[in-house]
Amino acid sequence: AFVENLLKHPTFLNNEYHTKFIDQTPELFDFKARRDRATRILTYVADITVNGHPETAGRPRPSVEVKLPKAPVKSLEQIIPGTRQILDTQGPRAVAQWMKDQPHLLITDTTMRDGHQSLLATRMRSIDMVTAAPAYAAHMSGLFSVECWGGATFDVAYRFLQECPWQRLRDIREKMPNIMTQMLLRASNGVGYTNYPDNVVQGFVAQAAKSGVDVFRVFDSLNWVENMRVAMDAVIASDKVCEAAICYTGDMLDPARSKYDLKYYVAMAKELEAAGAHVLGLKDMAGLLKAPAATQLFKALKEEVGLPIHFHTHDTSGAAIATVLAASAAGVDCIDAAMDSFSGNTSQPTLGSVVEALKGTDRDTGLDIAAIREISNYWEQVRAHYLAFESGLQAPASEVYLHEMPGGQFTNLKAQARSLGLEDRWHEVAQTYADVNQMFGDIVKVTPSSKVVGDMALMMVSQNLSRAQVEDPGTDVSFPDSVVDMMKGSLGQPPGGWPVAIQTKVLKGEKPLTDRPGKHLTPVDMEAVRAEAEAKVGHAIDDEDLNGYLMYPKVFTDYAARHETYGPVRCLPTRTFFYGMEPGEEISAEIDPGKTLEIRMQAVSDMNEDGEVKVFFELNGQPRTIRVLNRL
Ligand code: BTN
Ligand code: 3PY
Ligand code: ZN
Repeated sequence: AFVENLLKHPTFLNNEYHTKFIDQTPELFDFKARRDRATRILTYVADITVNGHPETAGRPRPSVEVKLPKAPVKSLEQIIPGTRQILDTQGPRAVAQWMKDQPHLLITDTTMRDGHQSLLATRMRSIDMVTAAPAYAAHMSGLFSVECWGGATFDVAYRFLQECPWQRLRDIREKMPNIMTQMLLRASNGVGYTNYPDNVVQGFVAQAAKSGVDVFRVFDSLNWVENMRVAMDAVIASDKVCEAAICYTGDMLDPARSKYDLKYYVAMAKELEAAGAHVLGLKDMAGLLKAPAATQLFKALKEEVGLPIHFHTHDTSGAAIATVLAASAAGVDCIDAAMDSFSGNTSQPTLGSVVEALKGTDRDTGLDIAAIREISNYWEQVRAHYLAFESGLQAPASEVYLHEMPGGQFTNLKAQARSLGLEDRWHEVAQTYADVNQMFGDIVKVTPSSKVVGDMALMMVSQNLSRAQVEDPGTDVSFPDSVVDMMKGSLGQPPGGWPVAIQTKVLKGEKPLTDRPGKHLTPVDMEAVRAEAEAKVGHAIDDEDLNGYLMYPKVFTDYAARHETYGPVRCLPTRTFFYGMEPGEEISAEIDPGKTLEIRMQAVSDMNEDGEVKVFFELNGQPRTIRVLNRL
């Protein structure tokens, strides 16, 4: 065991060992036998069965009637060519031309990314997505793309779902080889909440392209094109589709909000076109674009810009389908929608209803409505397993036009307000969020700038501070770190810059950055960071892991440590993952293609005097006993 530990140690592998290495490296003497994967998975199931999952504690529990979701159809014998084949054989410019050539409205299905990000706090597990992928390949080959990666899903996969986001991507890609996959990339913020060094952003994009992303929707949380170029150039260099997005905010037809008028959007679109975008995205992350404004905006963009246009919105107001139909009539090329059972409210408009609405018109999507219903029924069964993460939002509301919160933030902020004891003051939080936006100069609010506005609003409501008090130079205010950081220029510059008075008060005389934050960040020495990460997790890591570590060092190492203990828990059914098993229950878990564990839980013993419980299983017919500490 000693020799094995030594030979696998990263310091040894990197030829960095010296004579004191053996004396100073206690883990070389850690002879605990490495348990096999099946034992680790049983340990996880036993632990959750006894102690529950921390994420679902105290939350509503799906009833026993909720059955394992049944996959809509079997795999394809033969691939039906789709957008992926256009990209692979002809490249991203040809995809853009193809989009413009189609008379019908193209659709991106967002269920696997924004749909569950906006409705279920991003908690959908890979197994539920990968199970659906063959049905998409077989029946939805007419889709423009399937958004299934990026945004908050990357962080949540490691942090809360104990699974590797890269593996998710590779698995979906493999089971759905004919439709382009799409991701949401926060430009210089990667899939994180702050600007990263340029070479980290470039490396991340290159790895995502290699692991299976076809379309990159790139946006900047302050609409600062300068801060989008590094990410855009990296996408273009990888030969994938660069969809550069304008974030829509305010109300284009309200003369009192003239900062974001038609001229502003057309000018930004031209900047993105000049920067080399293949597709222009219009990202309405809060669902603020109203139908009459959409008619004007998309007509103008189609006239002034040569790129195909892809429209993304949220149905928080309940009026999104009207906007989608107006956008379609104005000639938009592609729109985002979520499968029916994952649509509406803070999510995207309803895919099946868009298809039905356009049937028989010159923009008929050509998608198969029976297949859509069948796939939506599958998602409905999936959704029932995530009851613990439902927000309880009862109805759409026009209040979104007041607060302008992004769909992905709304339910999160509400949960944060609840945890601070502010639930009954929610409408005050909403009003304060709007006040903070005005105080910050009326900015685009989307991850991460939306988080900063949310932090400030929660702080003000919990401390009973008004905007006037915050702005008063004579009143002492201790601003959240995220606000100080943003006012320093760490997220970049909003149009027109930051309001000087509030910036001066927040920074207390410190000089802010006015140019690109990435210019000031030292490039990361990739191999040095890899060695650092390997030393922390105790084994070699590949490029995907390295990119995970670069985005989220602690989240990644925590994930890796749990992986050592619990093994590949991603292969467990969702109910088992969150609730463990009942005596007499049987499940299968495919740990490798074709290698399946048949797990039957027999019984749980009483607790002994050391607080331990025995959980009795049958694993592929053989009895296995796992002891776990009762931590409750
Ligand atoms: C955590 O570590 O608390 C969050 C993720 C859950 C991972 C597993 S669940 C079983 C075990 N019990 C815990 O509290 N964490 C781990
Ligand atoms: C994200 O960045 O995660 C978003 O969904 C922004 O809308
Ligand atoms: Zn969105």
